[in-house]
Amino acid sequence: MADFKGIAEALIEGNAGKVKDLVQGAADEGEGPQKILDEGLIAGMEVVGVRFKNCEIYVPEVLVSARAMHAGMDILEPLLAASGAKARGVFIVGTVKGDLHDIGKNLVAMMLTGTGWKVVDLGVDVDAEKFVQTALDVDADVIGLSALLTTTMVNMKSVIELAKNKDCKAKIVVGGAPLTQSYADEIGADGYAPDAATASEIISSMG
Ligand code: B1M
Repeated sequence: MADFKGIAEALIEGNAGKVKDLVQGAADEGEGPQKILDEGLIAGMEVVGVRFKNCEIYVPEVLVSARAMHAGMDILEPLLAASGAKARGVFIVGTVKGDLHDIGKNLVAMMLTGTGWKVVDLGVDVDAEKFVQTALDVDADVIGLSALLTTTMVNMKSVIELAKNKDCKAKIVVGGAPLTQSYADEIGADGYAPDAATASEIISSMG
């Protein structure tokens, strides 16, 4: 019998090898990829998200769980594609122009992948044109902007303005250490999240 609880526990422990074996085992037994994702990987990642938010675990543990999540997703992705399962939405994420910090952005991307979103990660040092053009090309539901520098967070505003000018309908969520809710309001963002777990909650409510 497929061990969904075991998959979730192995993911929480960050045991990528065990996640891979258990996910493969469940798939070999004929369990649907969506069920394995929901009841195994996502169930585990939800626990990781809550513990991270409550400061019971820290960035290194989350990154190890993220690696375990990817190990499971490597097996499930082709199966999900073949079964025609629908993602909850399309989320584009990147660190804004001039900024090379990507650890927080990667956590946000990983949390969203873990909750069933199709994530397009544009990387770091991404200009406004690239965010907006990609959002239009892939019909994104949400664009996530990350900035870690007071000198680069100002570049978020140009993404928001360009999105409006190009009639891009994607909602824009911002985050990063120097950001605040009042700054997000000032530049016209649709949402602000102080951490990756909150980002996942806010963005999921937009899907
Ligand atoms: Co840089 N750096 N750094 N740095 N760096 C900071 C940010 C800094 C605060 C250090 C300091 O002076 N105390 C400072 C910024 C000062 C400021 O502007 N206020 C700083 C500086 C000045 C610089 C350079 C200019 C240094 C120099 O070269 N003179 C330079 C800039 C390079 C550039 O980007 N152009 C630079 C370079 C670097 C490294 C390359 C060495 C490295 C980055 C490696 C990498 O990311 N791959 C680095 C690092 C590691 C840091 C610190 C130490 C850690 C950042 C980090 O990863 N934190 C940082 C000091 C610090 O924060 N203690 C610092 C962990 C991560 C999980 O947190 O990214 O905040 P964070 O993400 C959080 C939330 O912010 C939120 O969720 C995450 C947690 O759940 N979040 C989002 C983030 N994005 C989100 C998006 C969302 C929602 C939430 O929605 C879309």
